[in-house]
Amino acid sequence: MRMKISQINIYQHELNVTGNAYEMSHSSINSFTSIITEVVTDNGMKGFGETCSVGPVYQQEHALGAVAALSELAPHLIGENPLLIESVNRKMNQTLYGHLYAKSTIDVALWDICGKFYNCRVCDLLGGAINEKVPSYYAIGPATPADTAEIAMDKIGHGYRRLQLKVGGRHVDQDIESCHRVAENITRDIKLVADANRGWTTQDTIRFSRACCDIPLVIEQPCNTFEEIESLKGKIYHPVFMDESALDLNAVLRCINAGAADGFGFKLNRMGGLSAMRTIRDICRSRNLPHTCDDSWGGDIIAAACVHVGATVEPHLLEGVWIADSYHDHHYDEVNPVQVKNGFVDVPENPGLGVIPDVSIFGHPVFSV
Ligand code: 0XW
Ligand code: MG
Repeated sequence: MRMKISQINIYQHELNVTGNAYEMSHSSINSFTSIITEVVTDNGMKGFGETCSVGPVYQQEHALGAVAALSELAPHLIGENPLLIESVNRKMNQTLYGHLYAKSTIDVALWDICGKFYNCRVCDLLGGAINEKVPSYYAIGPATPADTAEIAMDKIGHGYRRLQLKVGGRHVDQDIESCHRVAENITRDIKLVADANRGWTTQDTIRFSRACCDIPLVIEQPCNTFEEIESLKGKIYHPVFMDESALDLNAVLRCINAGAADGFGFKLNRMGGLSAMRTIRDICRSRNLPHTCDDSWGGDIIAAACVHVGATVEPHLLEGVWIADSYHDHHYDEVNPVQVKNGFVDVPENPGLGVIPDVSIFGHPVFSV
């Protein structure tokens, strides 16, 4: 089928955090800027992608960077066949080096179009959903030990089976105390993760791991660099998951080959989209490495993409699909919202991503070609 990309629109949309600011070791944020890519074809089909940085210091990306990269890329993609996703990815790589988080929005939009064209869901194109519901998890910001324990119990009561405690950015002994308080109250079937978002030194990490040696938890991205985390091998008691250091497929292979990661917290856009995540999913399966299928923030579009790929991961390797919906006061698609219900997210039923965003809420495009 000869079909052509005829138009690409880039929108910018503010996602305000309801309630308290979202906190991590290095940041506290009230509002996130989401960049939405709409790919239109000459026969009137539309596909969507979305990237929303959790502020400019979470990882190597920021909202205006996505707009700049997409403005560079988009003119070169007009006339390309949207069904040939690999070819379009090749074209993007020939046009601009790096900036996977921007290219990813085009990649996801093309999977969306393919699904609509072939009348099947993205998870079907990715090999088929193993489950129609994927588990999510809850990220608890740094708080006092008592408050952290209270939030943990509340979230378990709401169906979450995995809790990620945000640690770092304060004295590590406070993190140790919080983890102990949570662990005292929960049963062993609840998965516990301590995510420092690069905020610890190796010394902090060793201190934490030794002080929590009896608590079965995972330490996620404790330090800033791959080298620091690699140097922890043999010095700590807990499995380590890489998140921010898993920059792309090559970095994932490096972590695996070095034996530096027992699992991963993936961000779909950072990895380069659904095409990249499919490869990474299969590599992790071949090495039995557990992982999440998240993105860092965003609305229904990126949430749907994460859920579709998560649905195709072997359940024993799927650590969860984190989505930001519980922090938002609106959905892009109020009819088919992607949301956590009782700790799980239903896989969207409609073709493609299964989300039909109301673009009128995004206002005028910031860039169109
Ligand atoms: C919990 N998350 C998936 C959401 C925030 O973007 C941070 C992230 C993580 O695991 O680092
Ligand atoms: Mg993380």
